[in-house]
Amino acid sequence: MAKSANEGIKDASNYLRGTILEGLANSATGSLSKDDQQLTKFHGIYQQDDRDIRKERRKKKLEPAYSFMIRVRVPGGVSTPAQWLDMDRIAQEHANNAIKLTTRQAFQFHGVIKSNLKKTIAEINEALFDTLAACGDVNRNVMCNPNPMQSKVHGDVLKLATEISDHLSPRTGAYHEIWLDDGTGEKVKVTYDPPKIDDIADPEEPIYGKHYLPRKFKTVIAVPPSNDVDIYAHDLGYIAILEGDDKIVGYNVTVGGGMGMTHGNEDTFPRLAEVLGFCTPEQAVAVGEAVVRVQRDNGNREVRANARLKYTIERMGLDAFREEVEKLLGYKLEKPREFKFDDNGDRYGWIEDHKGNFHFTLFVENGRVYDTDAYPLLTGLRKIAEIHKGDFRLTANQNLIIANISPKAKPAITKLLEEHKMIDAHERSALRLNSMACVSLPTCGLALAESQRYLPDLVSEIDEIMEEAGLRHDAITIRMTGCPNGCARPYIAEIGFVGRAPGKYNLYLGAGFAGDRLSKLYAPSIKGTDAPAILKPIIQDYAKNREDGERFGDFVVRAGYVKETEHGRDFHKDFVEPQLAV
Ligand code: SRM
Ligand code: SF4
Repeated sequence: MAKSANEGIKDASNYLRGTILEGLANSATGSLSKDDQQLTKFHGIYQQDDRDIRKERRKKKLEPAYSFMIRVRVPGGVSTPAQWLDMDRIAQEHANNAIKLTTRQAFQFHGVIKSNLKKTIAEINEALFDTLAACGDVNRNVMCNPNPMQSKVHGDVLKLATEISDHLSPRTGAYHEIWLDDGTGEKVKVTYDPPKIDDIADPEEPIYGKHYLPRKFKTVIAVPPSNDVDIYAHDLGYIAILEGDDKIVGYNVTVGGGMGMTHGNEDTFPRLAEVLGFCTPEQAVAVGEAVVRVQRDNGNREVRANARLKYTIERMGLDAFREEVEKLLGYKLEKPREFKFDDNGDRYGWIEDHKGNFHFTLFVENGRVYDTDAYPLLTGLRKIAEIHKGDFRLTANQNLIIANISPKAKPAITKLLEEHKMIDAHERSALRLNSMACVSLPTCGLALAESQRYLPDLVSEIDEIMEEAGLRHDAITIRMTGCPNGCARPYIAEIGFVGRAPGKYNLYLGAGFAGDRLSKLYAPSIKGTDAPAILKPIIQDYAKNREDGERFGDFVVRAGYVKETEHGRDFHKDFVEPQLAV
């Protein structure tokens, strides 16, 4: 079978250069060429257009209202107050007055027009962030548990996240040449470079080679008992194994997770990662590189829909995959160690750590930081950043931790939280606090239905049912995406809505509360407006008949609403058409 079109684009791109520079210079259009649009993804940049006004512009014979989304790579989601202020200024000067906190601990800007792209990227780099490899067929932003309570452990996992991110960054000089105008074509500098597994003779890209990976690749680090990074949804994961409170003795390495699928194509499915083995902290980066290389050489380069690591492992089998990894490493991984996850959510509000410092986790609905008259969130966080001496941490649930506030600084920060109405953001219903929606319309080119503009209202309606059933304080994870790509990880939410068409969603139920079991289709293509009525009897049944401590996702499986999904490859099996009242 022929290689996919993207493979040809990478091949001809001269290590991700393409004709991006020429495209930027062309002022006759707000867009870039089709091939360059694929290449800019590796530089953290997506071309989009405002879908709310697409039709109107077509009628007027105008080209779509093109602009660009820029994703900033933030390893471990940690930002200094100075960097926050830079992001805030960039949002106001070059984007749409909003900072978007993503489901992978990154910042995004929307609405940057072509003529402002270079300036914006340069300013992001001046802020000591970059956008290289925030997207594209490479290892992306490396996430880690943001928990400020265990400061030593957090320091260790953040260091590992940064080392992996750095080590697996593409080395091409294209990024500097195109965006930073330094004229040197300087290669991306790496500060951490352990001995390489020397199997590829490509000085420009020693790990990836000129064809990079077959598909995107995502890495995370979790610290049990919190699975707040949703480790099972990612290609490569590290589960920290602790001795005592703060000594990491090593990591269980996980591989083969992913959410994306295509409606109507059962060869595509969400899949949970599996544990490959255990490695020491010193081995962790090399193990990551070996996993990347095995995927590079064995991933499907013909069918992009089946190119993620999860399908490579399905095809090869976990044991054969492990053998290839161990061959590259030259040693065997140890047997996995015991661990347990309790949940995949964030802990909101104030916490005090053992050193007496304070941390405030702020609920940011769907990660959207912007001002309204009623809720001046962007301004409030700017004011806090102006006086904050600790750091900010983006969580994988699109929330924000204002971390490391000294007892002396707490009153001033508290005052700002109060003045800008953030102090009680976490006093909302447990359902809302455990809700998450992807961006979707109007910017996402792949959206089939609304998501972040719709879920808040839907949660309000479902909240009425929860309230009546006495469940206001019962946490149930609920997530929505505008298409089956799964950017808000809906298939590991206890209630998941996945867009099919305008106003229509597949409803999935039965995932594990700790993000450790996939859901199952309960009702296909329902109207969003019918969802409360469909869920009402199930929620009432749960309130009445649940066992002590039983989670909603477990209950719907036990009560027979959906069959348990034991493995990703069975995700589409055992769907039983429900008798719906609507
Ligand atoms: Fe995503 C594509 C937004 C996390 C699976 N995702 C997109 C694009 C870039 C659409 C596109 O290709 O044109 C979306 C841009 C929308 C916009 O206007 O901003 C988009 N994805 C997002 C974000 C911003 C959602 C959010 O609301 O936070 C998240 C950015 C994360 C980051 O900082 O890097 C985001 N995307 C995810 C996740 C969650 C995760 O990784 O934990 C997933 C599921 C996990 C996985 O990768 O399997 C995810 N996005 C996808 C896919 C499906 C991939 C697949 O294997 O099939 C696509 C489509 C694609 O790659 O072709 C996609
Ligand atoms: Fe866009 Fe689909 Fe991702 Fe939502 S899930 S941001 S609609 S690609």
